[in-house]
Amino acid sequence: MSLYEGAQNKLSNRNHNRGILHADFDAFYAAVEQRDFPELRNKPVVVGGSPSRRGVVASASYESRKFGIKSAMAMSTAVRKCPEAVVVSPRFVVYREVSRQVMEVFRDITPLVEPLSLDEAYLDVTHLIADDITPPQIARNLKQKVRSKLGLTISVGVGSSKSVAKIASSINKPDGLTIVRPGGEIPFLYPLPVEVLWGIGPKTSAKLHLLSINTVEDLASQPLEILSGIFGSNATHIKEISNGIDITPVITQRERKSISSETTLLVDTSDVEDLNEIVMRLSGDVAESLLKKNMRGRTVKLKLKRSDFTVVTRQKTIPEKVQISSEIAESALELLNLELENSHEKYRLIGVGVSGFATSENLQDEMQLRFAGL
Ligand code: TTP
Ligand code: CA
Repeated sequence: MSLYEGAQNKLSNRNHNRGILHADFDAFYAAVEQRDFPELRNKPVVVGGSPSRRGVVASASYESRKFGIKSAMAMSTAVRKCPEAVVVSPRFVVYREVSRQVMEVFRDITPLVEPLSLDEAYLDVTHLIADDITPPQIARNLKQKVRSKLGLTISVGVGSSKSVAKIASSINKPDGLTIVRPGGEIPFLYPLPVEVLWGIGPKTSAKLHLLSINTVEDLASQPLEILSGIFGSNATHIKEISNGIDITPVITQRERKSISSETTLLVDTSDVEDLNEIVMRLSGDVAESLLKKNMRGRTVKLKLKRSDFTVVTRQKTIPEKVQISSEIAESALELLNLELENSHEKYRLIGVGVSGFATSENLQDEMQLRFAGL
């Protein structure tokens, strides 16, 4: 059996029917500047610090890259390479807002979005796949939505894993769409230079070239001992991703563990009806946020601050994920009544929150259980 067949067999032994997208803005900061200031369009725009103050290039428009300008380069070098370059100061507040907007566009497609930075995210669309809905179609739709809603282009890679999707999005920029069909991972990866792999920077790639390891295929065919000498405990992972094997899940909401709403009362109260009403209102607020983000959670939490400022929290984990107001309120009210049964305190602050959100893995499990009729 050839190395190729061996790797392919290994690949098919794993669950490789996933549809993962990696989306990345093209020349993010520079593209936002060109969008907002039409006079900058089609010009070599470089966003970053001033050349006279030892600034560096944060983002270089594709027009400026023709002159050899790259991000992280000293701005003085950039200006030397291209004297007509237009140097623009960054507007971080705007980029953060554009980032928030693009993540919303992604989350309109699936809740399984894992942001990697302001301008990049993985989307797991496996659960959307149907006879007439394929990951490439979803990717085309995504690109079109970003263009029409934000006036910016993204490059998208489609593959069966995060690492394949990320490499795919990077090799055909700007405005790229690169599709690696299931089973096509090895023919796609093997001819590429080792630099495409996540975590192989200039230092590591120099070491690899000294050993005549230039392509992903060269890397994939190395014995593990050689790779351990270079990558340490990461060697197995590097060998696996060189062979298109990567089962790491898309992890949502890394930055956000819960969605909650709380209110401080004008007058402290122990009135059961008042407290019930407040909990219901807060449950409604939380439900609204969850619905907007298309998220559901499994744990409902109630937070109460007593008049003496001590804080009590009570939480309940339920078998079905909740999203709507009545479901959240049901658990939150139960928690409130548990607290009130044993207390004659007055309260000054009430909060309701939901956590325990979907990850791609548990959503997959859920889909499978559903298919199995459980
Ligand atoms: P990148 O995605 O690395 O670059 P990019 O979006 O400008 O270009 P590409 O088309 O190649 O994806 O980084 C995203 C943004 O992060 C970039 O626009 C500016 C910021 N950034 C820095 O501020 N400093 C840096 O060194 C890098 C690499 C990026
Ligand atoms: Ca980018």
